[in-house]
Amino acid sequence: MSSILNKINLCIIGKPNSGKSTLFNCLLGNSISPVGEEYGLTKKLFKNKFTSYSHDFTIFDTPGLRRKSKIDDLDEKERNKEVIKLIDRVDVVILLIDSVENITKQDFRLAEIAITKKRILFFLFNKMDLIDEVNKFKTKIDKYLSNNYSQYQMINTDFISAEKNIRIKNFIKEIIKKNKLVHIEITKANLNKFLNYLNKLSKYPKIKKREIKPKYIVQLKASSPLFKVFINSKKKAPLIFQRFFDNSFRDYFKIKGVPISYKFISSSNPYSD
Ligand SMILES: Nc1nc2c(ncn2[C@@H]2O[C@H](COP(=O)(O)OP(=O)(O)OP(=O)(O)O)[C@@H](O)[C@H]2O)c(=O)[nH]1
Ligand SMILES: [Mg+2]
Repeated sequence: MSSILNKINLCIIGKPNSGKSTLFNCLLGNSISPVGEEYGLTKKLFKNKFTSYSHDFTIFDTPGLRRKSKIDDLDEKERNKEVIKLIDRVDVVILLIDSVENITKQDFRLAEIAITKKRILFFLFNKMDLIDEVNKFKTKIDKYLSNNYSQYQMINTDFISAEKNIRIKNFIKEIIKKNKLVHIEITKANLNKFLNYLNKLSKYPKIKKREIKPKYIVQLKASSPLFKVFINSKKKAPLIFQRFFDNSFRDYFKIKGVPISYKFISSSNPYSD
């Protein structure tokens, strides 16, 4: 993973035929990776570089992944492994989805891997030129994901046509924005303001009638945002509190679509303020 802000590594993953190689070529402005209707056309990794908005991008095109249960040959298993390993080497994972088809379990499985590895993740809907009512479609997708996907806060969505070169530049700008956000530094003063805001809001989740509250927050140095959060509980931070805290934190600081990690520290004297 590159730590320098203007160097960004990307990989395009997703089902066969979603248009990964078409997008790869479109970004490079060159037909390097073969494209076609045949499922599983791309059999090996393609890697290349391009520059856009003063950023140096390295991009990987990958073989389309099929569902695990459908895989019987060894080659395909190896390709799966290779793609999963590749996620370790990039900053941004582009999960490409054919807009004419539904999001699949396989897509969510790949998304989970990217999220666990703390990568910036895009659900990128391709072939938008085949969709009649674009705005309706976008609303439908956002609604579906926010209602049905617990990791909604961790992901970004965008809508393009790789073949017709629609909204590609815009997508690159989004990538750059999110990559900057990964290096966000929040001052102590602003972290304290957030604590005051939470206290005023007074909506802390209760465990056995007692509110679990954060007492103090510090940001730690790390390759993606990491915060130490001291709480007024002798026990490990309950999941319900962790969710509440993450949602509030992201809403307040307007951080969506990048990984954030918290180290919740239980206080030895939970009753003190
Ligand atoms: N209408 C439309 N067709 C597209 C678009 N992008 C790709 N296609 C078509 O979709 C088919 C598959 O494209 P590929 O780029 O080869 O797909 P892939 O994801 O690389 O496929 P595999 O290598 O098999 O995993 C081709 O026939 C492309 O012309 C798009 O934005 N709009
Ligand atoms: Mg391909």
